[in-house]
Amino acid sequence: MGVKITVITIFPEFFASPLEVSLVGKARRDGLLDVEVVDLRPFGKGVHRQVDDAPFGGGAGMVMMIEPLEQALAPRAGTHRVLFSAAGVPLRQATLDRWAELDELTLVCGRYEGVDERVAEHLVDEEISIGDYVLLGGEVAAALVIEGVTRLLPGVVGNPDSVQTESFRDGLLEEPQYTRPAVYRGWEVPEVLLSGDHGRIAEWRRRRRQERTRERRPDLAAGLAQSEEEG
Ligand code: JCQ
Repeated sequence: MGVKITVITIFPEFFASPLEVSLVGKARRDGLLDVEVVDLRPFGKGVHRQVDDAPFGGGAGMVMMIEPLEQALAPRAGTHRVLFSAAGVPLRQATLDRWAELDELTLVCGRYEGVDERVAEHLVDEEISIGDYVLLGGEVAAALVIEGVTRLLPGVVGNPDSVQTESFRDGLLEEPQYTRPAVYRGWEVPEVLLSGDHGRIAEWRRRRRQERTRERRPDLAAGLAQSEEEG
């Protein structure tokens, strides 16, 4: 079997459709992917099964407590455990490539204003950010990782070429794509793509990838330098 992914969350219902639809749903039905969603709430404290408390040092909002998370994580000690947080190390395609090779991956969804720092220090293997913006919790990040890992599992995507070929091939953005009709409301498909000249088409695609990357993602400098060196 591919990967077993466990998600720890106070909103297990959040994952209903993301796990049913699309190729993630199919991968699960085909036995290529196993996802277990664990509700954190039963591990909470007291009659209210509380999982958060006020921050030491004062300040607004609440902080997720360590103890319910430790109890939920206890049976997953041998797995690779990830905590999502805006303060984490940025997620990359290379991160997903690495996780797709694992037998077991555990995703911890934080909520409130944050998670007690001792969770990151002692209970997980990595603290990961999916981007420089603020969310209400880690559930969207977990769904994103499930999708990103699933498409890398053998047998999930029909044509193995399309697993390789998408953005970040050679560290450049993808070129624009078109399909029929060749003219829509007077908006034309670039003539070169209709020419049948495979040499010209390849050259056009390479140029468009360079241009886009230069304009939109100057931070992808390594891919640009490499590509410009090649012509
Ligand atoms: C991840 N970019 C933003 C939300 C608290 C660790 O505590 C919390 C975690 C979250 C979820 O992660 C993000 C995030 N990458 O917000 C609240």
